[in-house]
Amino acid sequence: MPPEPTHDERLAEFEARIARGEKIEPGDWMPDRYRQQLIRMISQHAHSEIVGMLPEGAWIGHAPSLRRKLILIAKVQDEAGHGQYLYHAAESLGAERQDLIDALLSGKAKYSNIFNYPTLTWADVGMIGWLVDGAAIKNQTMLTGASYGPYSRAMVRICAEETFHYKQGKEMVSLYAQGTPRQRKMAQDALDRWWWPSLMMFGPPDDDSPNSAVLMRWGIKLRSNDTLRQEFIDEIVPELHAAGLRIPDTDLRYDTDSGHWRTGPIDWDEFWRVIQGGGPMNRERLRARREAHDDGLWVREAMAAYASRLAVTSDQ
Ligand code: FAQ
Repeated sequence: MPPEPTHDERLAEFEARIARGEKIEPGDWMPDRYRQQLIRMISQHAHSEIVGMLPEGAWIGHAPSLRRKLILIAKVQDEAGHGQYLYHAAESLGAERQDLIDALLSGKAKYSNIFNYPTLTWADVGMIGWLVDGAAIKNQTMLTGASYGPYSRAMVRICAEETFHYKQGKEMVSLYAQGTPRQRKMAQDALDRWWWPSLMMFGPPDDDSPNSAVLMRWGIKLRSNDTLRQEFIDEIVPELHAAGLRIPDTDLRYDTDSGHWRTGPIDWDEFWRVIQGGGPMNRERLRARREAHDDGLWVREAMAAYASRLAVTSDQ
């Protein structure tokens, strides 16, 4: 019998598979650090989708037309589905769903900075679709190429759905930006409040990103935080200008030498404060999640009872 491969041999084979563009699947050998990093990132992503239902969900009862209401209900429901795929992907790495949920509800787990800001007007719903889904698509299109199979496949479906979200947001805000003075003001005010937090969604600058090196080494992240942020800025700035909106950055300029739009400095103190629980809506978001979790207890109990009944009858 050939000798068991050593850890170094396994690692070399694992890295060779990634270099060949093969996907790593749940039962395959993987370094513990790869598994832990994926659980961290995928679970934060899942929590973001679930908490991300709240800012827009609050407007379902106030939608200005039946059409807008149907679109918004479908969008919020999609985010719930994304959370489900992602929790499953984390479970395929050995994580327990209950532990992940407990970490979210106790405030221990992180989720995207962006969902700790309030949705003050209806235009915020459209701006989330345009900017937040737009930023999410930019990041997650990269992740369709991630080395872990279940995560990359979840991203393909999620990106397809996020593209609808982005389009409806852009359509809505563009309409208001060309509408009555009140609508124009509402659209501009939404951009003023969501612009900077959307740029922060891509994570801290590359020099302050402790996880990037290992994620890039093992083909989970294929491009850096700053690279994706710059790609997003280059795409979204002309779109916002074309809609007649003013970007709230007096330093914003087009650099003809590099062909990139350059923004003024991002307030990274605000970012760290928000992701450590000090944003305007962190407490409210967790309160709402805990309440929803408690209210859903009877559903979980009913499903568990149904499943055990099925198990008994299939034994007979
Ligand atoms: N928010 O070392 P890095 C959506 C944390 S989905 C909060 O650079 P990494 C859909 C980071 O966790 C939006 N925390 O981290 C939707 C780390 O802390 P830790 C979510 C952040 O992992 C739309 C520390 O800072 N998308 O919007 C953020 O290499 C509309 C150092 O950072 C994903 O999760 C942040 N923005 O890069 C839903 C995509 N950025 O864990 C509803 C997958 C960083 O060491 C409505 N995730 N941190 O304590 C990723 O691509 C990456 O994890 C990054 C961060 C890019 C988010």
